[in-house]
This record gives sequence, C-alpha cells and structure tokens, in this order.
Amino acid sequence: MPVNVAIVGPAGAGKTTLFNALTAGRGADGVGMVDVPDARLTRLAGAVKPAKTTPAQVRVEDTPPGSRAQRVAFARQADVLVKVARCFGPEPQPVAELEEFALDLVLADLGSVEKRLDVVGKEARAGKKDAIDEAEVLTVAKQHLDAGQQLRTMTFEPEQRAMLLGIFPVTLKPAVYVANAAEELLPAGGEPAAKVAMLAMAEGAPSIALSARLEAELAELAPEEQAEMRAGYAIDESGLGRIARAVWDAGGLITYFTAGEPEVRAWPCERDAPAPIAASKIHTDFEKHFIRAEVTSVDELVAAGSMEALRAAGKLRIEGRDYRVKDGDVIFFRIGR
Ligand SMILES: Nc1nc2c(ncn2[C@@H]2O[C@H](COP(=O)(O)OP(=O)(O)OP(=O)(O)O)[C@@H](O)[C@H]2O)c(=O)[nH]1
Ligand SMILES: [Mg+2]
Repeated sequence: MPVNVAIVGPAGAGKTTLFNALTAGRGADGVGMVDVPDARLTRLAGAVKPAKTTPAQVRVEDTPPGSRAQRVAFARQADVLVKVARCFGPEPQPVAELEEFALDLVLADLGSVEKRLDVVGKEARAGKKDAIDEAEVLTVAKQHLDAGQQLRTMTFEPEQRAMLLGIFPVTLKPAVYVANAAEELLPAGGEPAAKVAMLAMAEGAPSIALSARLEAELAELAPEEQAEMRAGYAIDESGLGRIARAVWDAGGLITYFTAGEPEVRAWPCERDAPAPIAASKIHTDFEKHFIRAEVTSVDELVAAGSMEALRAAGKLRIEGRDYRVKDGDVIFFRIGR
C-alpha cells in the first residue's frame, strides 16, 4: 500500500510546481505514483542482484482547483500533508499565509467537533460512561479550536487521541512543511524559510527548504547532470528524497526490506509494528499464519551476499510475534499455511 501524500497550502505557493517536480512531470490529473529513493535498497540490490528491485512508493496528489471546503475535504483523505509556503517572489509572507490556510482546517475541525458533541453530549447527560469521556475530550478540543489552534498542538492521552480520530480531524494529521524558496537563497532558503522552520518546530513537524521550480527543472535532467547542478547550489539530496524522509518521519513510518533472488523490495510500515503486522504489508494472510521472522541488517546482508549465506552461517536472528520491526531491518518471514 503506498503512502498517500497531499500537497496543500495557500494559493499560488507552488503546489502544482512541486507536484510536477516530485512526479517528474509524469503525474496525470494531479495524481502521481512516485518511487522513494533509498540508498539502502540500491546497496541490497547490488549485493543480491535480484531479477527485480521494488522501491517503496508514495501516491502524491496535488490540491485540485475548488472552493475552500473542497480543499479541506481534499486534505482530509491524505495520510500525510505536505504544506507548501511561498518564500519566493515579492514580499513573501509565508507565516501569515500558512496561518490563514490553517484556519480553514481549524474551522472544518471545529464544525466536526461541534456536530459530534451534539450527539455525544446528549448521551453523556443520560449517564453513558463512554460518552462522558468522549464529551470531555471533545469539549477540550473545541476550546482549543475556538482559540484558532490546530489539534496537533494539543497534548492528549493515547485513548483520548483515539476518541478524537473518530471525527477524522484534519488538524491532527501528520504534516511536513516545505518552504518554497527563491533559488538565490538556497540551500537554506533565507529568512522566509527560517520563519517557516520556526512555525514547523512549534508544531513538532519537520520542515524543508527547496525551490520547487528548480526541483522541477532538475527532475527533467539525467542523474549525472542533476548531481552536477545540485552541487552548484550546495544541495546534497533531491527534494524528493528529503520530502520522502520527512514524510516517513512525520507519518511515524519506517522501512524494512525483503531480499530474495526474485525481488529485493522496500516496505513502508508503521514504527514499532509487531512482526506479524509488518508481515501483513506483504500479504494480509501473513499476519494470521506468521511463524517467525528471520532478521538481519543491510550491512550484514551486503557483506554476505544473500539471506541463504547468512542462514547457513547461523547469522540470521530469529524473532517471534512480539518483535518490533526496526527501520532498516532485512527480514525473511516464515509463514505457515
Ligand atoms: N521563482 C519561483 N517561482 C515559482 C516557484 N514555484 C512556483 N513558482 C511560480 O509561482 C506561480 C504559482 O505556482 P503554482 O505551482 O501554480 O502554485 P499553486 O500553489 O499550485 O497555485 P494554486 O493551485 O493556484 O493555488 C507560478 O507562476 C510558478 O511558476 C519557485 O520555486 N520559484
Ligand atoms: Mg496548483
């Protein structure tokens, strides 16, 4: 399952330009599937020489034209929001524009909270225990939203958070900020980008400075030319690579790998997922029929050349159902029938 990323933000911030950069112009109707670059996958493939190499994928979607309500509805269906802010051109006001955009999201959540509170409030007054707890969370959330604050800046107990997720709050969604900076201010992006970084930090969200227009131009070039031009701007990694890492970070995702002769593949997975859940990314049946996980690291596998060689040398770690899969694990799942 690809990770769903929505490119959102103020009008004219460069969302479509960034979409074209990330999809290298191959997106259609504002939707594109993008391979996530990962040097570990490249190293694994170099060692194992599989018939096929499959990177993790993100499904990137550009905000379609439409009303404010439609734009909020669009943001609601994503796993992770990439919020673009205009930091180029005359008098960039990225913070004011981001706050105005966030207010639309806040108002949408306020509407959902109030609607739910109508229902749950009645049940709570009738003495229903679950409803009392939920009404309490909703009331605090409502105060927070009334003050113009996003729910992501509120601290909850995990159970409270779970209750709130029932209303699909868009201001609780993981977010990555992109300061779309003027090329001459790269790589750091100058003062406007620094302000975006501060705003992101206050929300505990990652932020990146890049030029969407430059990234879109670079995406058209051959890899060697790209690298040369990036070096000229002192940019050491593609915008796509940096955004993907930030999306993984914000979305609480890790990547594990499978490495056989037919296919070497990267699998996105929730951080701290127990092994059977991680296995279910490959096939839903794998969760039920999970027997054990045989685990190694990219370095060990690259050194040994294959899972078989490590197994023969007794160097694969055997892990059970309670094992929490780690970023960078290379895993062979033993599955029963
Ligand atoms: N100088 C500069 N201009 C940019 C950059 N990114 C986008 N632009 C320009 O800014 C304008 C708006 O860019 P779009 O990508 O259409 O912005 P958008 O956010 O999709 O706009 P809407 O969908 O209308 O909200 C266009 O004229 C772009 O060429 C950039 O990185 N640098
Ligand atoms: Mg656009």
